[in-house]
Amino acid sequence: MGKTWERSLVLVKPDGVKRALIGAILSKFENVGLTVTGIKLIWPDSSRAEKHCESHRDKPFFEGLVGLLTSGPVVALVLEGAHAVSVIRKIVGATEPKEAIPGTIRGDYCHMSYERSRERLGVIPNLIHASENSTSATAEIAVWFTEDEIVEGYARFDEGVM
Ligand code: 3AN
Repeated sequence: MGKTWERSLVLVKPDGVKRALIGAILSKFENVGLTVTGIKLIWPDSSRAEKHCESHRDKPFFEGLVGLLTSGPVVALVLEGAHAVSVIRKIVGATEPKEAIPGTIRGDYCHMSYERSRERLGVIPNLIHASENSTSATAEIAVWFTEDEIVEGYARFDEGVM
């Protein structure tokens, strides 16, 4: 990938799929020139969901998070581009939708607070997951894709063009 060219794993979670936001969310990433190198619709079982949420195992919202992730189909994406990990997190917006800035995916399409979600689901539904850094991106991509499901060697735009 090189130092500045990255891959990231993005999930449109079941709350996003059920609200028919797959297209709207994907457009945000396509519009900035990121390349889709992996894409699939998958209803995760709890073993895959737990593997994906491994870093949150000790958190109070772990079970809720696994429950949310297994409640319906997920669109799993591998997106590629210059500094893809941080660019994608900027487009996704803050973890708590109430605080997410308008223009971000969470700021435009949801508004839930931690406080309200604690009274309800125990986990905050926020439509989407995006890898936090390049190392976790590599581990997370392996949870959702086999190597031959990733399309190598094409990019919509060369580094430095867009
Ligand atoms: P992000 O999705 O913004 O990277 P993470 O990785 O810290 O946030 O958390 C993973 C998921 O766990 C979030 N998308 C959210 O659904 C849930 N979550 C995180 N922090 C909390 C919290 N304090 N209370 C309830 N749910 C949370």
